[in-house]
Amino acid sequence: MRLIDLRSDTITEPTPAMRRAMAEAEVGDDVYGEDPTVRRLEALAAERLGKEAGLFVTSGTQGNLVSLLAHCGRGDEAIMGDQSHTFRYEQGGCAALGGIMPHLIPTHADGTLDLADIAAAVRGADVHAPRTRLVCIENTHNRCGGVPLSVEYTRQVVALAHTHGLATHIDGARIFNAAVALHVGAADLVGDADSVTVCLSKGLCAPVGSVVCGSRDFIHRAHRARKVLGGGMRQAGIIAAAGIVALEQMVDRLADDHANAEALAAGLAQLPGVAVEPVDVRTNIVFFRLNGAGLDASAFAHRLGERGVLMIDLDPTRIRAVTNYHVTADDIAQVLRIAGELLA
Ligand code: TLP
Repeated sequence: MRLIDLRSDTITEPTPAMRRAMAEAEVGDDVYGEDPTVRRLEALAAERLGKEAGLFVTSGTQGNLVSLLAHCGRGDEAIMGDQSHTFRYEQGGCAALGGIMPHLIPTHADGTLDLADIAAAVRGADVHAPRTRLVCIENTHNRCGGVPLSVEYTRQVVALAHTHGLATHIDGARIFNAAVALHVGAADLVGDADSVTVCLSKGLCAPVGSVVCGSRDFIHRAHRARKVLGGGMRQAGIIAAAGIVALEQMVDRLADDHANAEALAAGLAQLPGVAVEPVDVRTNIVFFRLNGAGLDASAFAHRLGERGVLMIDLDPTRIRAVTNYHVTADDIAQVLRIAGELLA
């Protein structure tokens, strides 16, 4: 049975062009800054994101962590959403390893943080309070159904943060999905944010790696943070080569994943007892609930799995499906047929 794997876009495998580039990559010791392929990737990512410099890191989690460590010292606060990946899925790394306190504010269903909530979370000069250093946002927002944050909203957050002397970090694990969905350039979407993490190993299909981008000074600090986390890689050009192919060849086709996700959401919404949230699926993530279908999320995901369709029950009540390079429009039709049979 061929599996249709919708658990995540992290399951994507390198394309033939990536494997060729990996085999032929020129390499060197990147801890000495001597890997030409890593340097090319970092420069390319920085250019695509409109920043001075980039740093190749092992994962999105490491990218976010080195960014937080570069922006904040021990005891400092980083304002972030209660539904953010940095808060929910990174083992509290910023607190565990950096002594950084997450200051949580509510995440709206559209993935935004209220500007008034951000402003209210900024601490004053009172000696009792920790120092606020950073505001983090996520684009696209994973737990809010892959919703893209707009250029205008990001600009407002960055302007507000800068007014208060704070830095801004974008967890842009799927920023290219956002850019494609909104028909804007990724650099425009990032704007004047001080740092951004972008993942190569999700919808863009590279086997490993993310890039953090920002000013030269920020990247210098991020580089030190990566080293202390054990993230100084040696002949990493082997994997960076796939990242270059990801940025050059795999961005525009994300629109196919988005069309498949929209078709999946529309089809699921027709099934009895299924509520897709949000109804308006813009990128490659679909969340849905089962209302009164007599099955909880984990039982339904299990039943789908028995029929060769893999999805994740991220919450007891919510199932997530993420379209990706290996999932075709025919696969989506097949998934809808199977889901329909299970819910009939
Ligand atoms: N997210 C994974 C899981 O951790 C939930 C997934 O399958 O979606 N930021 C965002 C917004 C992410 O969604 C992820 C991965 C990361 C950061 C971390 O990236 P990796 O897995 O490369 O550390």
